Amino acid sequence: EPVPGSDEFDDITYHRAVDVPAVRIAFDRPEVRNAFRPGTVDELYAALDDARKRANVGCVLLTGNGPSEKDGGWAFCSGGDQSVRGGSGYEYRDDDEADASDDPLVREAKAGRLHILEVQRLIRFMPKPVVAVVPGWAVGGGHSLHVVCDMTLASEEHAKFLQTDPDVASFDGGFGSAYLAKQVGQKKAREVFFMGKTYSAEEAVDMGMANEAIPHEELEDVALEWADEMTKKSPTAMRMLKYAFNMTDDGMVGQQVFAGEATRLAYMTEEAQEGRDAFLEKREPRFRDYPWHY
Ligand code: 1HA
Repeated sequence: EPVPGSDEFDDITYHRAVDVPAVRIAFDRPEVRNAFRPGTVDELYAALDDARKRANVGCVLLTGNGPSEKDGGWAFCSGGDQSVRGGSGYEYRDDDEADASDDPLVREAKAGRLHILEVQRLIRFMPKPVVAVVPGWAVGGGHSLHVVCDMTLASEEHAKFLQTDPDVASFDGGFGSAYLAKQVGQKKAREVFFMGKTYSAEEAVDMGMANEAIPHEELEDVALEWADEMTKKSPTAMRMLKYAFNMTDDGMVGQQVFAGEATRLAYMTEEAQEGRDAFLEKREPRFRDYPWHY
């Protein structure tokens, strides 16, 4: 079912599954292999943030609609839309009207954006699994998006993984490369970026950057089954696990995110409530009533 308000979106679609507490967010520009322009990124961020905040959503499936009406091609995402790439990033608009506008926000819209990186961080830090469901091309910044997702399911027939960054003088020196190297090893990650070879779903699975190759016809059903399975598990355990997996690579930010969840758990204890109550009742806390566990 479309999530209420999602009809406002032009470049993505946003649905809630009927029987599973999961959402499906999809790039919806199949005629350009689901390339993202700044407006696409804004919508994607808004949908992901909405999914992050919903207590009754336990899993996000991120995918690309298709096939293209032009040539029948499938895509997850082909990265930044090169037709709106300007001098400092991807531009909302680049026209004389914007230049002449009295509104600084309209003039500002010309400034280049690289805010897909904010989407990457949102995926990385949201307390629920995000699964990349790859029905076709995952290229450039689209490849990096699948890399940052918690898991990747790929169409056996149509998924193709390709890093073109250095072909178009771009480079994701963050999650897209460093985290890829954690997944597939340093030598292979350098091959992906330096050679620009195209890999099939099966090769992506063998390399360790995708979880399963699935017959195209079954891809969405299997993705829903995975979402169903994951959302039957303990939300607290899943959150702690995602942040635990992240923590060793995320430095103090990883510690901060994990520790936030530890604080939430601690707040649930009587001991913590005694601390609050003592303050509110203007008395010494009776912490001696609580054991020093080992
Ligand atoms: O690296 C970053 C960033 C790094 C740090 C911070 C921010 C970042 C933000 C973004 C990025 C990047 O994403 S850089 C990498 C940008 N993407 C690419 O270089 C991929 C360009 N596309 C391709 O290499 C190929 O089109 C393809 C392998 C995805 C598909 O090839 P195929 O199946 O042969 O189709 P093709 O005919 O090439 O494409 C179909 C249509 O889609 C074409 O338009 P048409 O001729 O029909 O009018 C094609 O121009 C369009 N298209 C495909 N990809 C893009 C695109 N149009 C704009 N931008 C695209 N990315």
